[in-house]
Amino acid sequence: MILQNIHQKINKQQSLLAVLLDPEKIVHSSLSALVNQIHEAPISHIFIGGSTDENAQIKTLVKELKKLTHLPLVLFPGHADQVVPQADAILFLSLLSGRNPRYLIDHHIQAVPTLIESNIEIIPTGYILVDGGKRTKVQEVSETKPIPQDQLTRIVHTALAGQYMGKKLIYLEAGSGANYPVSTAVIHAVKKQLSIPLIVGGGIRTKTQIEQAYLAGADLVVIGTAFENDPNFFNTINS
Ligand code: 1GP
Repeated sequence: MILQNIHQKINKQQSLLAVLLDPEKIVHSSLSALVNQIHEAPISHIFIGGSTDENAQIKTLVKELKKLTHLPLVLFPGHADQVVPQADAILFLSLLSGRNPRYLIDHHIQAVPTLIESNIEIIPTGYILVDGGKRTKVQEVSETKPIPQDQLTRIVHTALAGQYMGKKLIYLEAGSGANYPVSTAVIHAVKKQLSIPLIVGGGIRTKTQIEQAYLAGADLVVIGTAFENDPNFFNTINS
């Protein structure tokens, strides 16, 4: 349903925008106010997850969000422990830019017992980390190196290899809080070759950067840090 809906929106040339809520950073007492801000913005999806979730907050967050919103709740897990069956979908991520087997297959196997018991929509997603100008948490936790953004061919071939492997989405990631986002040149080069939807996130902090990402070919843009730092961030998009 969620993937089908993404395709339908893309076919209608509608841009998709996700807000990423990191369970470690959400202050639960202000969740209702945050959701109100999200409802006033052109947000199509709520992504939930993070590289770590030390206090296992994600289950509570999904449960609370279910009560507060009808927006699709999509898990963006950094670990097999972050699989919460009550969410609507899970980006079943393979870190294709890295060579760490834990993020290519191990966590996936660990997630199976929970997934078997649930009705959650599983969306195979190729996850490609590119350099965003600083060492990000995902780099640290996954112990993998991002692909330099000037290695265009390598990035494009990695994305295509993902598509050929049967991934349903490609997520081009500069890393949360990156100094700079995935460049329009990279987005354009990947989009030109790819026939599955393209998600872009990491280091996007302005309305202009969002618009540039769409123009370059992003189908869905993800905003995390900018909204964490300023709950009014999405007002600037509406204006
Ligand atoms: C991180 O792409 C997301 O995985 C969002 O990044 O926090 O930099 O917006 P930011």
